[in-house]
Amino acid sequence: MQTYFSADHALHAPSFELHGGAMVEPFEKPSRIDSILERLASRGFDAPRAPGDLDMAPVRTVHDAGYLRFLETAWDEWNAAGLAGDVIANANCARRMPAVREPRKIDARAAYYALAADTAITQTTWRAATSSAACAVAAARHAAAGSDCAFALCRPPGHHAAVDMFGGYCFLNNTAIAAATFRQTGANRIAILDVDFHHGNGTQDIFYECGDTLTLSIHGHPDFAYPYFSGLAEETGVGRGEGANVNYPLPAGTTWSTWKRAFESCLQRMRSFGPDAVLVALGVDTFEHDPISSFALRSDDYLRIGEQLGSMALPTVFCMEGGYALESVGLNVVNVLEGFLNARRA
Ligand code: OKP
Ligand code: ZN
Repeated sequence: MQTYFSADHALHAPSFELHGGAMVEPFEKPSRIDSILERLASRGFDAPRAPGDLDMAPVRTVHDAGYLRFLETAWDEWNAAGLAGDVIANANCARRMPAVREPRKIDARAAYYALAADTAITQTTWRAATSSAACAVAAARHAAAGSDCAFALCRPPGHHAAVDMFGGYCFLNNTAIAAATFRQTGANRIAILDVDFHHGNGTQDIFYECGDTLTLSIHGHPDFAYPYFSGLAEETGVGRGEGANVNYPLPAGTTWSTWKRAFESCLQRMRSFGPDAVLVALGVDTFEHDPISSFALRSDDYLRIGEQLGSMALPTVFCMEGGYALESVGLNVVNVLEGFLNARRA
């Protein structure tokens, strides 16, 4: 399995995160990737390849043009306006506010485009976010060109990024951009399975009216889990997309036996949908020792996830999402990939 990886991910490294009532070291940090690279190498995976420059065509089919302009220029404008530090939203479009439109001042625009105050934009965040999306594009091209599968070692992650919103550590929706890349190569029906602990609200949003993209997400119930305001089972899509969005909100403390039932239901839904390709939003923050999540999967469970995905016998691209238990994130990710390859070779 070919990995695509860009060292430019490290250009996104904000100095703090607002967590509870405190400023803490960010959970989503560059060293997460080192743990995965080390494990890939020690388990004999092919050396990662760097993606080329990002092709903006698939990005523009996914994201709003004003949003992309904002992401690219936000830090410079923030800085030019004399604001200190990195771009961070300290207001949002909340309920009962009638004037939802892009305002003029940069701090107001940050509030308009942010879904939460958990995600800062630094001077070089745009370069990291585009390198992350470039990994997804390269992996999709590789799989579409007959190699069958690939791993996009994306950082920053993507599944919370909506058509015109950033947050939850995400800026560009990497799996959605990979789906658009598959479409450039003639694949029409795509399934995106999100196994990250958090609901993939951005991916759901992007394809909510699309009947050719099946989006599925297994996650902590929004009653207690971020992002709190999407991820219910009754969110099933609208218009031509009705029935093509499937959510599995699960309780805190969920272990393999419960998680697996939702996962097998996803596999069944994907089989009856009949996709040309599968994209996996691969978060391993479902791990029992993850510091910001509350499921209880074990390292061996990730082998089983990979095996079942491998047995689908479809072109498959894995895009890295969350996973914050630094000492185990590499093991858990590589277990998924190894399980997948084992099933493919069987
Ligand atoms: C990103 B991914 C934290 C409160 C907000 C954000 C979680 C984003 C998870 N200090 N937490 O889905 O792993
Ligand atoms: Zn997550």
